[in-house]
Amino acid sequence: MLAPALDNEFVRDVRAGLSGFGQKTLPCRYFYDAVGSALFEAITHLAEYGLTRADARILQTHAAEITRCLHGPIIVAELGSGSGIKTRPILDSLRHQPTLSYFPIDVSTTALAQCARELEPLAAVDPIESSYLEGMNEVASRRRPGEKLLVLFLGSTIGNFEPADAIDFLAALRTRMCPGDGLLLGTDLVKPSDRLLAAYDDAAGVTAAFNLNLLARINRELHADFNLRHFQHEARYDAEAQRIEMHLRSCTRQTVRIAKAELCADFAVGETILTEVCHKFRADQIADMARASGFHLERQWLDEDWAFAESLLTPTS
Ligand code: AVJ
Repeated sequence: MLAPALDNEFVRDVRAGLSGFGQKTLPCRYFYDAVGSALFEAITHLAEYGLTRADARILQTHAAEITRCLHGPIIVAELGSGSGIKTRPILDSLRHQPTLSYFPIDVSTTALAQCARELEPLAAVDPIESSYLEGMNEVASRRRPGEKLLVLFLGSTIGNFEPADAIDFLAALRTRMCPGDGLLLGTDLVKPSDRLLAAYDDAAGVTAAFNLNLLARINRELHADFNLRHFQHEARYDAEAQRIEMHLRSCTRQTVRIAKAELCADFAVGETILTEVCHKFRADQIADMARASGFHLERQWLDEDWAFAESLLTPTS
């Protein structure tokens, strides 16, 4: 029987990722504690990181066109809603409805609270603190007959999944949707590698702080003794796999003790921890991904300044 502390998901994931041979890893969802959420918010304002502004521009410009694609009273759910700032134009375009329900789904308590504050005037906000699919079960149980569901999955968070897992995830979403619903999927597109590397390794070091904060979080919550000065942020671009990788590189040979995980992790000089993969897409690949997961690509909007696509997928019956 595992000791109680070891029965905690965070502990289990840290143990699994930092013990054993081969590439050490840590799941990127643990970036988003209060400090991490604030650092991510700062990243979205960086000159080098154009992704969020491109996403927001498309929504700002095409919100009414997007929501007009669904017929009948609409309710809105959002996966990984974060601060909710980008969502305002979508809810605004539905203000003609007598009632409007909005379900932000996120793992971050602080982000959900901020989102509710941001969007409360525009809709009845019903925050759901859970994983995406559990949250969608909740939404499915609360929708009323005749309502159409618009699911927002913005900001290219789909890029954190390996390609096969992305299709599995979309297929699982599909089982929680009905004909006539819609999924608005934001995807960052392939662009010159120097632009991508700058976006994930900005000159001010905000992304480096966001990445290193993961070690600080493990120190805070799992009583570890990571010395952050002995690790360095590194962004890599694998053009063949069309993905950015974020790593933390060990600058020395060292052993880190993680008390709550009852683990000592050894690091060689130059050894890294892989903390995030961010896949990038070609616009034409979205239709294939949709088809493979039970959706039809209905419409697509592209941003001119920063290659980004917003795609409306509808469930095939
Ligand atoms: C929130 C996952 C979309 O992949 O660009 C930003 C997270 N990581 N800078 C992304 C992130 C480093 C972001 N997503």
